[in-house]
Amino acid sequence: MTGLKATWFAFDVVEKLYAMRAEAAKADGVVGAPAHVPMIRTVEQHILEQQRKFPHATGEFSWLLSGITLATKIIQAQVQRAGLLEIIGKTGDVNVQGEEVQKLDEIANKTLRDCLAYRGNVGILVSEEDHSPHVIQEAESGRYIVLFDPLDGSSNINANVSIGTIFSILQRNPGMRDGDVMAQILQPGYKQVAAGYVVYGSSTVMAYTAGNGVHMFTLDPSIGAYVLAQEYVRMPEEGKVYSINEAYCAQFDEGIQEYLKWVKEHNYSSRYIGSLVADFHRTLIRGGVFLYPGTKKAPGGKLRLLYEANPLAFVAEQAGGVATDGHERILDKQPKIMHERTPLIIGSKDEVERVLSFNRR
Ligand code: AFP
Repeated sequence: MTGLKATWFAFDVVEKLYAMRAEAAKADGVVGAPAHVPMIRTVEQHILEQQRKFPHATGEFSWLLSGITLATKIIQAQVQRAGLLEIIGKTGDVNVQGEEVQKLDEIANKTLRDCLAYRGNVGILVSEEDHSPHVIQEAESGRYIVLFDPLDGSSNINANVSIGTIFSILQRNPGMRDGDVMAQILQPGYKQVAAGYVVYGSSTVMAYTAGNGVHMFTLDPSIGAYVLAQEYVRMPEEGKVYSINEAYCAQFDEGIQEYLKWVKEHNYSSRYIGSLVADFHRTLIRGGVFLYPGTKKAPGGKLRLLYEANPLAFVAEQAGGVATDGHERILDKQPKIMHERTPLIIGSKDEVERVLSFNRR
């Protein structure tokens, strides 16, 4: 069975399962059971529908995205088991970012690699956890490059705090030599063809954009499928919530310090989880602003441009939000190195603009 046929077969199975559940609910006299079977839409189905809007689309892209959804379902199943002896805790290694590697970091990294390396169209995989990119020998000239943070917020695992996976997809620049791997990877964020994230929280939620709005899905664990929750998600234009690690306040520049004084005089709430993906997800849904500015110790910020800031900036902009490093639009930044860090101010349009207005004073 080809990849596409297999995908359609999977839709069919999922729809039949939903139909059976609806019938069973009706037979049990469940109040509110639908009189007819509702059309459920899985993420794969949604991607194919979106793809049909582009007459020259080949289906390759949906095949690639289904590799990501498969990987995140496997990771989710492992995250659910966090706390069990063989997967909890640190590996004893320190990653290229200088952070202690958690066992689940390693599992998530390997799962993404395994699920994407054999798609046939992924030529290069770039992970936040690895020193260098993986060029897939079997698909050396594969047209897509996938960059990911396999388990964002992983230092929170043992406290059962929401964590997530963030991904970004680039196309190879056809004008470049295949061998020039680093030049292929170091593309500015506006060149992303798709990006998104999964939050492993009270439920597992996926949001993605392929440049035509942001679409959100919830994993239905009973059937193992991401089911459409909301299409064309919009981020509220304002929101009186700020999200920052305020412990570093004395290290921020004057503009940010002034902004932090201002919010306290204007009835704002503070929310900070410490997992970017979860803080961003809340900001996308409820509005507000997330800030991780440069500090005196780390003037270039902490968050990674290619695996964190770029994909979330793409999602934010597609939902009507804004993402900047305080001076420049995130998506315009030309990366110089693979693990480049950046300050990040991201969220509702009016709130980000307000932060920037303090920078200009
Ligand atoms: P970990 O993946 O090591 O937990 O780091 C998470 C993160 O990169 C990002 O998700 C958070 O927003 C940020 O670090 C939190 O950093 P602070 O602990 O300095 O606030």
